[in-house]
Amino acid sequence: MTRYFFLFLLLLSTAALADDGSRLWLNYDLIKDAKQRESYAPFTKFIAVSSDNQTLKIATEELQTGLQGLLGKKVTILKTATSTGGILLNVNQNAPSSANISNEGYEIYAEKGNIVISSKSETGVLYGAFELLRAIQMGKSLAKLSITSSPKVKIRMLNHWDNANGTVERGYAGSSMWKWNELPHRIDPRYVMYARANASIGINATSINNVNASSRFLTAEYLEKIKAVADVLRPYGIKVFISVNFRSPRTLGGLKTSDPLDPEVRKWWNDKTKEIHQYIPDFGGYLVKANSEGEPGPQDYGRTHADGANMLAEAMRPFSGIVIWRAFVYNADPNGDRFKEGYAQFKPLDGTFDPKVIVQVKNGPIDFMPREPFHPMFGAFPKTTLGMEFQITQEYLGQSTHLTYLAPMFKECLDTDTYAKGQGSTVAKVIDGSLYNAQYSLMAGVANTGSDVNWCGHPFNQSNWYAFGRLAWDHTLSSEQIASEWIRMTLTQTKQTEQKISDMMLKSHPIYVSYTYPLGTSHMMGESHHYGPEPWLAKSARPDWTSVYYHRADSIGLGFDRTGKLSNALQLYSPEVQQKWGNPEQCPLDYLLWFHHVPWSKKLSTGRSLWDELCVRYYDGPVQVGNLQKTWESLKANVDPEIFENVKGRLKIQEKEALWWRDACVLYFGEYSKMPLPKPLTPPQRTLNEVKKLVEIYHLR
Ligand code: GCW
Repeated sequence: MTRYFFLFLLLLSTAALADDGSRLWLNYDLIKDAKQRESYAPFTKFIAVSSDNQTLKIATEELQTGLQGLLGKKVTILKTATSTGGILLNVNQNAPSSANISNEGYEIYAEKGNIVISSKSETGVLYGAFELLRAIQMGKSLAKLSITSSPKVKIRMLNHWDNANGTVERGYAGSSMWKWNELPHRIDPRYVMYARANASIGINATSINNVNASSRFLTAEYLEKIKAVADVLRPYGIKVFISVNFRSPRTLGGLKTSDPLDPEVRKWWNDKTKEIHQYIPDFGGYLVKANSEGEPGPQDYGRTHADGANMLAEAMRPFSGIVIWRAFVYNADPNGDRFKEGYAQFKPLDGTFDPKVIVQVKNGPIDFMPREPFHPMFGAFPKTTLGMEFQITQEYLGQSTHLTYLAPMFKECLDTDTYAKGQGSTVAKVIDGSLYNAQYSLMAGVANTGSDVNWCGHPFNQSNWYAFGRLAWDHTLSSEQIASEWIRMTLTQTKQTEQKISDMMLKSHPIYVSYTYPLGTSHMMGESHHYGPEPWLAKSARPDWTSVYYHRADSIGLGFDRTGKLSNALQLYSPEVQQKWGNPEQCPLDYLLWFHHVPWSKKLSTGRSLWDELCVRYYDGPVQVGNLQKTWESLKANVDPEIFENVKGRLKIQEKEALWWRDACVLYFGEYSKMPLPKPLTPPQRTLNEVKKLVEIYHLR
């Protein structure tokens, strides 16, 4: 009997230890430090909420669940406070400093022995509840707590590239989390977890289907399903958007055309928009990829992007929703420069978009490369609301096998000065609407969620979802702070372990760039799957889908001259930016080959020639991955064993693949530079042909 009892205890303890990652950063594990737990006792005697509102109920229950986990005690929920020492949830139009906070903002403060969470809206209180739980997990004292927070960007959105058949375009975490075949009858409990996770970081919008959109999502059958999802997400403050196929009036409506100036087409969209609102009264709006990579659009009928977007905006006029129109467009022009395409097509349209239209622009001009200069559209469209599109899913950033923490990359873009209205006109100020006083503001992130038990594939990929949400709420937060929060809430409560993991995360993006795209190179990945290196790719359906189009390696040097000779793309930026990047002697090395064709033997600011510097970086990358492995190994006893093994295995793959990138690029570019590796680097153990075969094997898979 006793033996079985011990076995039972053992099983129980291992079960408690193993963390499959499914709880994301909301694991609410018991705070181990008893003193710290006790310090929260005087303020957690009860939770008081007077209303039956569903969002407030969710906030209350989240606090109760969170405190139960963190403090190990059940906190009672009261209608009104009967004594002091509790958490009071207030929806209050006249909160103390309410003038400074928006509808979704909140205040949390200690008052008369209670902790008050106050907001003008129920959703604001929910955000405040999550903030309080975060404060406790970060070890903050509650006695003098005083937090005021308001989102800087109004629409903080995930874009899912999920298809009706359950696949996810550029998804690396299993299949789609939306079970279209089960909806609307069965609500997967993961939808609720998804809603909680998003609300905890302030995400308030989601487009549920791929921008390469199927018209099917506009059928009555699918609207029923989407309504069921919207009903789950609504009390968490999340609005649902649908990606639409521009040809829907033809494919779905049986019309002869989808010309946006055709009255019947306009009527079809008006009617469809009304119909959607019968299912989803607070429908967020449409997201549109048009005339891009083969998708239909207004240009098919000789019309402009503005004609298309404004037609949808007109349909949306009676409602609160908006139209998000993507600027990711580029024509296959062998003599052109893809860098300039979005700008060229949209610039003449500045000032012609309906106020309900937001033009959503990728952070860089090409396509989510590991490091891109900011998109020149930011800062050049004073009369158009521009939204940001980041990619959280790591299409070009190691997918699910490389540890790459993206907050520093997001921030690099947001913090860059466009000089549009003089110094200080950062990209962040363009997209938060403050630079041009925009009515709407938008930050969207292409989601990395999937059916994997831990949602995101690589355990550390969760941190990029987290970081995106936190930055959409407040782009002034530092990458360090966001990392520290995520680590504390997800992996460890120990300061020393936290610091080591934070160090790994903060170094990870530069490390990834160093063995894939050093010195401002770009777009040299394997064709179509975008995994692994393929710098020799010279033929594809379009020239701008090859690698040679981008790196321009020849016997003289490497890089794309965008300062005038080959392309004048640099001129799309303000004079101050042109000055910063236009001179190869002064251009920051991280952007050098984006703008200049630099001779192999040219001495750089590091004192090394371009070739030597390139090699040093390609070689340093895998060494640094080795260091990540060592640090992780040293944490074996300090993190959950399941997560430990999972990350350890993926770091091993990362090391192998970093060497793959290194060897591919050094051997391939060596054929152009014809220079030896700088000492003490030793040549790769394999030939270029052998490395090329690795890619073929990948293709065969
Ligand atoms: O990066 C490219 C991707 C496509 C994607 C496209 C886009 C949804 O390779 O898979 O399509 O961008 O952003 O539209």
